Parts: sequence; structure tokens; C-alpha cells
Amino acid sequence: MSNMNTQEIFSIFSQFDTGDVPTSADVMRGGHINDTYKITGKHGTYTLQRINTNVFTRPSDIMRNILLVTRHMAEKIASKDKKAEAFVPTVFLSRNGEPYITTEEGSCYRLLRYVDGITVNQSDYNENILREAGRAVGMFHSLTFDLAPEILVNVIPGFHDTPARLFALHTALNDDKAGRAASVRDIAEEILSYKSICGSVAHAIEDGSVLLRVTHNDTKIDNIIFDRKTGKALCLIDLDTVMPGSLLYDFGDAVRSGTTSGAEDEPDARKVSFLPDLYEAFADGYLKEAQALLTPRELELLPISPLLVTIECAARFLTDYLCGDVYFKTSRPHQNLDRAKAQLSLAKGMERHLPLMRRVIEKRA
Ligand code: GN1
Ligand code: MG
Repeated sequence: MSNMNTQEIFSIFSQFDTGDVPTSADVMRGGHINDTYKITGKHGTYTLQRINTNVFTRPSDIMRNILLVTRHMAEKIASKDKKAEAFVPTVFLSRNGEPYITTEEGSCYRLLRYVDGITVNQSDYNENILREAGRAVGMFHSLTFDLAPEILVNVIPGFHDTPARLFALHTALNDDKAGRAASVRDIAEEILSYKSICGSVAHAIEDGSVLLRVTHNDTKIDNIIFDRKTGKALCLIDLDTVMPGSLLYDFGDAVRSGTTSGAEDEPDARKVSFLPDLYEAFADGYLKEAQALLTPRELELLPISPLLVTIECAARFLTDYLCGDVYFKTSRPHQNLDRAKAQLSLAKGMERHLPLMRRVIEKRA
């Protein structure tokens, strides 16, 4: 649907209550799930997104979660520090007062205020960017910690259930729907060999020693908008998966995406290693904002959480490859396989650095 023409985009825009007139529209690339457009109007700039209803089967649930969380954050910020306003993406309602619209052919769209800033390419990551990213994720947790997670809908049950993600890989390997299993058996087995450690956070949630909280669940660095001049983190976007979860996965996913020496889909996995200095910078920024919220058990599991999320992503990418590339957007053949191999390589680097990852947290805790 990325080939919508400008008139179609404008017509969807006009169904939202902005009081503005659109003048131009551009396709934005980046996310693996939704289609995104930037719309410029006479009075402002907007982000229009077609919600992927294969992934988010009940758009009303995700929009309800997003409104509850953004309104809570905005109220807290208004009562304290107005400067942090950009941290909250603003949702526009439709002319009928709904948080999204449905077109005649059944597509769902939502409109947000565009956050004027940049996303940073992996090749440009440095300690400042990672420290700022840590601050943004920590700020999100501290702004939502007093919101009861039970009021949010669990929009994708088991989203970060790492053992279940590994089991799905095991099943996809046996089912071999796309006839690719023989070519990836070795890497699948390597990923599956992490089975014994990958349940540590899931088990801690089950036994109640790690609390469910309001979490973002998709904290890759691509989902953080930075100020183009100062490099300050302005906003954590892409709130589709905001739901009850563990902050350990948010910490872990940001580290997964931010501490790598290669792109998420780097075709040569040997180029993908873990960069400890960037990890330390992220942990520093994160703990400065969020340390007071963390229980001793969460602090204990913080250093292993990036490894779990990285294995989880490797399993998800390879599962999708085995199923014929039906979930994550791809722009070339074998991209999901490359993604899986790159994640595995990164995970191995993290595993070797676990003692250092622990020391970094202990030093600050
Ligand atoms: C997807 O939507 P996007 O591109 O920010 C995915 C995340 C993965 C990520 C990997 C709803 O995120 O879980 O970690 O790709 N989102 C969903 O890049 O599955
Ligand atoms: Mg997303």
C-alpha cells in the first residue's frame, strides 16, 4: 500500500480533526510493520500510518493503549517539566472523535503529530547517541511507572515470551512451509541451543519476582527521534506494542539494536559484533533516569536481558524466513535469514562479554 497517491493520502488526512490543509506527502521508510507517510500542512507536519492489521488484529486496542499512555505521560510532564513535552507523541482524533479511521476497503489509519528530528543510522552510533537513547528509554519508564499495567490490553500475547519464540522456531523448522529448512538447520540449531538460558526473565515474571509494568516493547534505536543539531533524544515513537511487560526487554532490545557493529540485516555476519563501550553509555543514560524504579531482581537480570532479546529476534527472523517471509517487511531475498545470522553473531559477542555487562551495572547500582 506504500504506493498510495497524494490525493488518496490527502483524502485520508482530511478525515482527521486537525483544522489544517495538507500541501505535500512523502513515504517514510524504516519500520518493518506499518506503512508510514509524512504529511506537511499549512500549519504543521503530521505522521500518517496505515496500521498493519495482520499484526495488530484489533486496532482499537492499540489505539486505546496509546491514548492512555500518552495522556498519562503528557499530564505528568505538564505538572512538572514542560521542556520534556516532545517526549510524548500526540494522537489526532478523527472528525468523529475516534483515534483511527477505517477506509471503505478496510484499511485502518491513524494520525500523529510529526516529531521534528532525525533517526540515526547504525553506522553513526556513538556514546552520546547511546547515552541519550538510554535516557529516552529510562524517561519512558519513569513517566509510566505509576500507571497500572492492568488497564492496558495485552495486544500481542507472548510478544516477548522468549521460550515460546524458540518453540515457534522449532515448529517452523519441522513444518518447513517454504521448503527452506534444510538450508538453515545449522543456524536454527545454534539459536535453539540457547534454550536453557532464554527463559530467565519469563520465569521471573511467572514466579512473581519480576513485576509487570507499562512497557514499550519495541525500543530499537530506530524508534527514537533525536534533535538534528544537538543529538538530544526527543521522543520514543512507535507505541503500538505498549502493554504490560518487563522493562528488562525494553532495556534488552535497545541494547540489541544499539551496540552492534553491523546493520540488523548485514549480509556478512562476521562484521557483526558487540560494542561494549556503547553498552556502557546506554546503561549509564538509562540508569540515571530509571535506577530508582528497579528492584534488586531486575538489576540482577539487566545484564543478561540484551542476550535474551537478541536470541529472541534471531529466532523470530529465522521463523519468518522458514514461513516464507510473511511477517517482517523484506526488500530482498534472504533478508530475514541475514537478519537472523546477524543477530546470532551479535548474541555470541554479548555472551562473551557477560562479565563486563554485569560489572557495568554493578558499578552504577
Ligand atoms: C519490528 O515496527 P518495528 O520495525 O519498529 C517488530 C519488533 C522487532 C523489530 C526488529 C510489532 O519493529 O518486535 O524487534 O521489527 N515489531 C513488531 O527490527 O513485531
Ligand atoms: Mg513497531
